[in-house]
Amino acid sequence: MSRITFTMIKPEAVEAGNSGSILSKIEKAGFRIVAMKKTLLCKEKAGQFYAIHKERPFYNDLVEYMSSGPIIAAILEKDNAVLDFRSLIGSTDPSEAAEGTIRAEFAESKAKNAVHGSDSDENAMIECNFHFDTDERY
Ligand code: IDP
Ligand code: MG
Repeated sequence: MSRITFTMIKPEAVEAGNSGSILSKIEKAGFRIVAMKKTLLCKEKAGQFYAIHKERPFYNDLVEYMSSGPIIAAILEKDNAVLDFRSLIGSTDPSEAAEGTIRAEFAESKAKNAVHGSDSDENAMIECNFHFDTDERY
């Protein structure tokens, strides 16, 4: 699975009309879109997706935010996908994100930071399977 990563364009970026620009940056960086959908996460699903953070002080706000409006979920393919995508999106806090990264350009704040990117091959596989069935991948 090392050629695969998972992303979400988060609610504030979808609402702001930045999905097209973000997807364009992703494709120009050499990622192929394997599967993609616009969807609204209920609180329960958002909570499950971010269960790894449930002891963190920002967890409840994160679940509220990620279920507050539609997201775009996608499976992406490229050599070295997980690490290259983390480089493309930049640091969690946009004030620390390198120039030219998606978060530097589109994130509103550390919480509302425009995009998700998997942090390991193992989590990429878990996250892809959380959102997509095998027959939705092309
Ligand atoms: P990542 O998205 O860069 O991997 P994580 O530490 O996995 O960052 O955190 C998951 C998400 O939780 C972040 O993308 C952001 O939306 C939110 N988050 C992380 N740290 C904070 C914080 O200190 N305050 C508020 N929200 C945070
Ligand atoms: Mg993370």
